[in-house]
Amino acid sequence: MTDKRLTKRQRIGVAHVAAVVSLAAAHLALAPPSAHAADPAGCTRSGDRITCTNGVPKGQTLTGTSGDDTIEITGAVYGTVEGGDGNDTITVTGRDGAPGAHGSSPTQSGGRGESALGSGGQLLGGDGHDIITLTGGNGGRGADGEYSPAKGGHGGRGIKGGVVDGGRGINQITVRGGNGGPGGTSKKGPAGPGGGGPGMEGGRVIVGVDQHSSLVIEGGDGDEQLSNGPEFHGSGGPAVAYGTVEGGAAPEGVSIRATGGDSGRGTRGAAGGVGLGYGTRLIGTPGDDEITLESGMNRSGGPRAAGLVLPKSFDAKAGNDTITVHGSTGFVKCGAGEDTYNYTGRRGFPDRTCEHINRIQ
Ligand SMILES: [Ca+2]
Ligand SMILES: [Ca+2]
Repeated sequence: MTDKRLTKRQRIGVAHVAAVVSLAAAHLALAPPSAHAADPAGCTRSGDRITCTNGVPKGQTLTGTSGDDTIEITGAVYGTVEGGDGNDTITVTGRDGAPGAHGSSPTQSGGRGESALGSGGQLLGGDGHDIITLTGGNGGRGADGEYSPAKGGHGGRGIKGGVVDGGRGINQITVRGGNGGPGGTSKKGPAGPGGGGPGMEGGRVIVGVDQHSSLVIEGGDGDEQLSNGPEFHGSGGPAVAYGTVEGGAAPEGVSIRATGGDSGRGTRGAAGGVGLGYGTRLIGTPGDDEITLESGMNRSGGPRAAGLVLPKSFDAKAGNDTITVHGSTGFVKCGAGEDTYNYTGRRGFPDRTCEHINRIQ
């Protein structure tokens, strides 16, 4: 047990291992082994069912049982959530942005949706087959005004900094940005709607350690409302604006799908969100990875954005990897093994380690 836990934690850093060990020692001295540390305010538990209504603040930890937990958290996680052993289902949902107050001057825009995992937060699946879902809050509605209504708020981020680590087992990790909020209305028509939030903006996701796990990451959708105004913000959020997506050590590889959010339907400046943005690092596993990148739909009729835009680094590592990109302007390293690179639209720059390059339809 101890060995397994240490092995699992090594990738998060020696400091964290030390903190966990000393916490465990202190805990043993103070409480019977079956007890858990005090839960954050707003959390209630009944057996392996834990519900939190006010997120998990910085410096606090919510720990599941050794069984199959169902953990549902509303509000951002800035602290630590540990599923522990067992097949855990962990769901974190950011709260929606506040609507703009009507009658205010100047009219007030809708607030941005809250992130699900905030900077410094940690979500650790632990051993077992975990289902982890993080969703940013939706943007708030803009205030109405006689002639100058206010814009809708943007969707929140699924991850804004922080670490998600599925741990051992077959993990299914889903990360999604919140949707944009509608604009307020006026005699001249509605104001611009909010854009979808990024699935991820900073931080790190480690998908799997030992078995074939999967990550689906999506940008939020721009609000569908049509706008008369010159400012149109109903664009789709990127799946990953920037940050690190790591397959992990899994010898059997991982599946990763990144899809940008869909845009609103207006005519100005709205586009589907990109898959992986320019500040992204993607690192494959030593096994056979399946990686698919695409933008969201452009519902205003314009061209679709790229699935991959100039990532900081993209290395699928060893294994026979299959990479499918719907539009790319980025460099891709397929790594050792017999790799396949499929693309539609712009080909991008797969390097010499990509043995099979196919234009698909
Ligand atoms: Ca558990
Ligand atoms: Ca796990």
